[in-house]
Amino acid sequence: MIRGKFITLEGCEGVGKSTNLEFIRDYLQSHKIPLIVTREPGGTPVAEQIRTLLLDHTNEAFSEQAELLLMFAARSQHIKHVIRPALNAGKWVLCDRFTDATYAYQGGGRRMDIHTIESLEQLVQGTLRPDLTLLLDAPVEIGMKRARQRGQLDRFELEKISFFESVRRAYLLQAELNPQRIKVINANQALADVHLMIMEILQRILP
Ligand code: Z5A
Repeated sequence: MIRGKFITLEGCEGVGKSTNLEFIRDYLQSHKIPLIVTREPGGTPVAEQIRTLLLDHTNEAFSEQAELLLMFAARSQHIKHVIRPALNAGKWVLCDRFTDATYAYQGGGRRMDIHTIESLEQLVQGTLRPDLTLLLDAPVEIGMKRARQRGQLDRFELEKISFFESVRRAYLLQAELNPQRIKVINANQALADVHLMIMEILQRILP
């Protein structure tokens, strides 16, 4: 059995991950790729409960360590029950956010030690890394404007603009460090043009 491919979608709030996820799903399915679509934090019943905890802004404030550990606790459940079994069964996995989000939000945004994140990545994932990551990038103001139009904001979306500037910088640094895996897509253009760029990249990895 050939292992499936693991594709992740990343970017700051409101850059269009959910919107483009649907496009990618439809595109891959039209090429008869067996696929599951999932998200982080979340993807299993327990991990979804952790997500609810993490995003609820009415909870007591999280310590930075608790937030980081909960992200990886959810990820561990997700990998064990969803991601690895699917890849081993030859399915492709399309995931809305993964560990690059931890480097961006907890590393960049919360300024947590990168070596700690690397150690947890190693502990929880072993050798598992995405085969391809699409990083949707747009000026923070644009994404936040789009996110605000959507309605109620979660615990992360209530952060200051400087937080999201740091998140964006950390994402772009991840892309610089992993140019083979992470492809940066300008999300500050018409959706049809974003789709064209995504298609061009996906075509290169289709069987
Ligand atoms: N988090 C973390 O801290 N550490 C981690 O390790 C992980 C996550 C895994 C939940 O993520 C939070 O968890 C997240 C980081 C943290 N922080 N927040 N917030 P999430 O993915 O669920 O949350 P999100 O970033 O807010 O994603 P979202 O709400 O799904 O936004 P989006 O998917 O990027 O945007 P969208 O809903 O597709 O688009 C927003 C609007 O813009 C919508 O009306 C679209 O129609 C419109 N749009 C999209 N593209 C365009 C273009 N090109 N032109 C015009 N309009 C557009």
